[in-house]
Amino acid sequence: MRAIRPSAARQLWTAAERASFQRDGFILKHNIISAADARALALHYEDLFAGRFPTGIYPDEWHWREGISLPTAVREIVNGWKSSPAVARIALSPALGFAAADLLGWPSGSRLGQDDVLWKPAGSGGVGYHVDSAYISDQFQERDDSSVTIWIALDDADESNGAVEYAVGSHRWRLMNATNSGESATTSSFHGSEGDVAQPAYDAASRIGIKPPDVELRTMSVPIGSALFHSQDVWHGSRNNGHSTRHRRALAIHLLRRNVRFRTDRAPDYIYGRYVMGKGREEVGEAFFPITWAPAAATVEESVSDGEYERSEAARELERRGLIAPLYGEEEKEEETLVPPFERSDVEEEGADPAKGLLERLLARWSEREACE
Ligand SMILES: O=C(O)CCC(=O)C(=O)O
Repeated sequence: MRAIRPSAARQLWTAAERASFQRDGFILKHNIISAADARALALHYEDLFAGRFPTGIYPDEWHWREGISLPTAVREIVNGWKSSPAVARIALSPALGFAAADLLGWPSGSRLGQDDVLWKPAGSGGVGYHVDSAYISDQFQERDDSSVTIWIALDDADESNGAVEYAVGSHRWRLMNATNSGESATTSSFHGSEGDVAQPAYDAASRIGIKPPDVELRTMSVPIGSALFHSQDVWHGSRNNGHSTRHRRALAIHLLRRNVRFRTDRAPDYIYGRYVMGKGREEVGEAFFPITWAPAAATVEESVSDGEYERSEAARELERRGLIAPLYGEEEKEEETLVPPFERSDVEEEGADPAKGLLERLLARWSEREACE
């Protein structure tokens, strides 16, 4: 399996991309995973939402059930990495952990906050504008720049199937005293918003005297396998999937700065409070928030040297089974994607179902381990 060389990884972000992320609050990065892997994962969503979890472990949240939920509701599973190695290999990827730490300037490294398995079927509703910090970063200290989102397209996403859109530069509104926490930031509907999905962003803008015509909304077309990296404080959402046949599936990874601690100056909220290890405890548990990339013996400011980086035991296990490539490999080849694709020779035969090949392999490897234990 090919792996990213440190030199290639260090040149991941161009100066222009960094500047654009700082200015707009988001940046599109192409070819994060291969289109074949994206397609395979998208097809796997059928299994996940039907409750067929390869590891036998339930995800932390599972919104949408066949026969019970509205067909037009936006479907979401949170922390699918626990349930499926196909999700885990991307959510726990050291390459994505490095990419986030490098973009945000996190010398201590990164850990997984949560993943979001997202499925907007044809005809489904939208996602109300919100800021991720209201749900994630506000639970932690030090709060600022403590999380980032990597939203990976598993179908081509554009205006017609409800692509993600942003209020450009709105991550800076907070500094202008438009608090992101409070009602409008956390009451937006995630599972099929109707009406003007951007209203919460207009409300936040008006709190600092910015009028609706001066709020620039930008819809991002994202090709399959490519990803949006967005700031914890940028307002974003998506309109309904107005297409009659096209799905819009995505895997969003919310990464945390590795050295965050839980806030203790107020009661923890319901979702993240489940992972607090006792009243008043600050530490962030590795089992819930696995490290995805950190410099070895991460004393802050230490530079990265080849072959030395930390990752969770779960990621090591996925590496041992060939589901995640080590960040610093032997090979000199340039990477085309950030998360290296599987060797696909046996699934690219004519008529072969790429999803089946990938999933069969994932499950076979998972069972091999179980057989050894
Ligand atoms: O997929 C969407 O439409 C919204 C996703 C989102 O809000 C997020 O990943 O932070």
